Amino acid sequence: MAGTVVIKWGGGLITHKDQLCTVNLEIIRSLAEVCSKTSKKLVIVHGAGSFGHLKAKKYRLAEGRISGIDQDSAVIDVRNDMLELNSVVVKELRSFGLDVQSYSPHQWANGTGADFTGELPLHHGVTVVYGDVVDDDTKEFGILSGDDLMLRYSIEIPNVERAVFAIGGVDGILRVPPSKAGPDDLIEVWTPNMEFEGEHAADIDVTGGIGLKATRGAMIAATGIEVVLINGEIPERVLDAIEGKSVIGTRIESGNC
Ligand code: IP8
Repeated sequence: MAGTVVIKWGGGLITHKDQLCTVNLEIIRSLAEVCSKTSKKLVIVHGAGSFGHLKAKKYRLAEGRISGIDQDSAVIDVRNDMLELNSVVVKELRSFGLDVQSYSPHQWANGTGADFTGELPLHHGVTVVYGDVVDDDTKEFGILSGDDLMLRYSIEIPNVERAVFAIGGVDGILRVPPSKAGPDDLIEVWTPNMEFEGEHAADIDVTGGIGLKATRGAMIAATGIEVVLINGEIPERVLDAIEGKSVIGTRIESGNC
């Protein structure tokens, strides 16, 4: 039986991050096509990009309930915006003949961070989940990042061969911010003791940017699962990463071995 690959489609890859609720349809279509070319069982986790972070930031949803701010409609709006982005992802995957089932985290997960609770839903075909606004027992609600879903799916479901983080605009983890990077600045193997000046667009992002991907990636790698972070704009790299072939990008290791 083919092994399972858990793959993140970064929000900055599948949306135009600074334009509210705008999909990058070309990229979503190319990722969907790649996914139709593999015999691996896939779990796809997609990020939020401009469908989640902008409004979540404005209404401080990651901090939970804050008195004095009317957050209720923002919670509903962001959930609906994410459903809209998710419906595009699912539609494109189905258009390539894939048997896809999507599970909205606000319907099954509680709490944020790596220790969120809720049984991880799994479809016999392609499973899709995504970063979402979820209920939280202590702060009422919060933002569950797709990177935390990556961690939990990768280490808890059976037969996972590898985890792939596909991101936009960069070939992997760079030693310096992308705007200053040259070809030699790609870190081919990253371990948590290595410094890098990742750009975390804190003005836009309510989760952890590339730093959270690297940290969660290392936690996955610590269980013996291969982890690679690649440029999702290049379809051949995405397919090679899924298939476990050598690919330009950053292999993430736990540093424990
Ligand atoms: O883009 C964030 O998920 P991420 C989810 O995977 C929301 O970190 C709604 C901002």
